[in-house]
Amino acid sequence: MKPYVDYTLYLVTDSTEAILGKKDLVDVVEQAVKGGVTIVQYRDKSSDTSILIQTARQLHQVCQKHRVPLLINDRVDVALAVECEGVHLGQDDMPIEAARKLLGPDKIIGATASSIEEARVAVQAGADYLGIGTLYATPTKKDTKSIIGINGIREILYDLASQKEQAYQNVKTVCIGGVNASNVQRVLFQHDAPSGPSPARTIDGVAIVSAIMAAQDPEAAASKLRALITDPPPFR
Ligand code: TZP
Ligand code: MG
Repeated sequence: MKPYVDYTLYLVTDSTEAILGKKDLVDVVEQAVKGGVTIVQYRDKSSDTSILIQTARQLHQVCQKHRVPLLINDRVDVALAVECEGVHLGQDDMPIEAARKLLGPDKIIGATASSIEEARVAVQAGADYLGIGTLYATPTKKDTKSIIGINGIREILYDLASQKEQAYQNVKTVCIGGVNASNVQRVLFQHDAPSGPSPARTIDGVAIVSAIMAAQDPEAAASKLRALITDPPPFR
């Protein structure tokens, strides 16, 4: 059976010195999970395969201890090797159908979507969740192709909600790009959303790199974000 996944506070890791500094990746992830991160994606664009597998194993142990799922960015082979809960695939990675064949029905497959068309294609291919973005410009990912803002997110949510097929209603959504403690409530509860069609569904969570990974105290950062998400202000 596919595991139940809580997408509320989705940590995407970054091992670069600009973000992680001199801290230890596995320690930071453990602190973040203690602070309230609900799902982790191991994203490492530069290590070789043996290091990826070794690190993914360590991260999986930590995640299993705290009962949160671990997904691997880009690499279906690494996810298979460490038997973690799934993968996150971008537009240039293995097609979702091919990944599904390798991983089987019980693993989580997430897909990046920057437009209505990409979201539809990913849902049709069997994605379990969509990472929608890039929401705001961010130094963490400079090569990002489209900054879509709250309005772009709303358009995609609206399109998903207006589709008849069940897969569109079932797919989960997180947004990514520049989310931090100062804007997370605005992002999730859309107080300042421009006028336009109001989406018939909301985002299931926020995916965050630097606001947790670069924090001096990742546990405190995660715990603050989690509180902002789960105890929204009364003016919501
Ligand atoms: N994909 C779109 S933006 C992004 C990724 C991986 C990075 C988001 O990083 P941050 O630090 O949370 O803005
Ligand atoms: Mg990718």
